[in-house]
Amino acid sequence: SPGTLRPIAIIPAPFDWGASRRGASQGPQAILLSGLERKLQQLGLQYVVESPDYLPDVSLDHRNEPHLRHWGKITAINEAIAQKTAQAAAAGQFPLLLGGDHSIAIGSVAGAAKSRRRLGVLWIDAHGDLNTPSTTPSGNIHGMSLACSLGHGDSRLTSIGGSYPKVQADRTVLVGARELDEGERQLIRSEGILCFTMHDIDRRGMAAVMDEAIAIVSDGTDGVHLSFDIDSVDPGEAPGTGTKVRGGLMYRETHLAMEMLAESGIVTSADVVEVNPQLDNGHRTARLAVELIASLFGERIL
Ligand code: EXY
Ligand code: MN
Ligand code: MN
Ligand code: MN
Repeated sequence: SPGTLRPIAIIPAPFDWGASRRGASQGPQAILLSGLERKLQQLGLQYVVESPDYLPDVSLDHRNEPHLRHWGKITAINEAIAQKTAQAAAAGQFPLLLGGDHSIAIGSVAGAAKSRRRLGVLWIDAHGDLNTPSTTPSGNIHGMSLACSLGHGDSRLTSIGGSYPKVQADRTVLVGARELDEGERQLIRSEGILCFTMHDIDRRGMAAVMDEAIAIVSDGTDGVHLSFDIDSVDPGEAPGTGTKVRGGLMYRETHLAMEMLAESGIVTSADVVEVNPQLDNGHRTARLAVELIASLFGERIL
């Protein structure tokens, strides 16, 4: 049954050790305070807001390496996220993860893949998040999460939620990319991952790109995970995020993508990540996140 008709489990993931700057840990609260529940109520949707208590206290975990920064905290947190996500999915709910930096998708994708072994992944992001410890320019694990889910990189990360690749390259599509590192380009080429860059969106239009993306991630899959990084949106609309890149998705383009996903009914779980209220202009970015979630869950203009 279409994922977007299930009761939604809102799962906060207030965590930011995967990024180079703090603040994304306050994303879930900012999104909730910006009216997410009211929106879902208006749409007549059933939902529960989970407590963040499912996350372990990692404040005393100092395991760290230069090319795998804060890996101790990240592995512990993501094991819990994987479990929580899998649990919600097994209960027939739609897991909606509120990040948090994008490293939390290591857990959410692993959790979603537990009940949907042929999971499609749609990764909407300015970045590829396809680095490994050997290609990362920063050591920040939020730049490695998609590589991890595909089974690439250090086994401490790829084994989170089970020692196997959670998703396959031919069921993975990127949309919105405009800042890729050389190692990421190589992985995209060698794995044959479909990547719609901003150039493609400019040339072909968002509707054509999303039509193709939706077709690929739903072809032969038993569920689709949307991992939505708010930095995919142009910084003019979404200033509240830690790794802004100019030339991003426009306001309507982003809504259109969410509306098309709602129409398709293919999405069975999602993350909304990298909302950083410390960098926001008021609550502009958190509010945008709420609006986009509403579009994803079927809010229509007419
Ligand atoms: N590619 C850069 C790195 O790996 O350090 C920047 C990654 C930023 C990741 C953002 C959240 O999507
Ligand atoms: Mn180095
Ligand atoms: Mn990202
Ligand atoms: Mn990003």
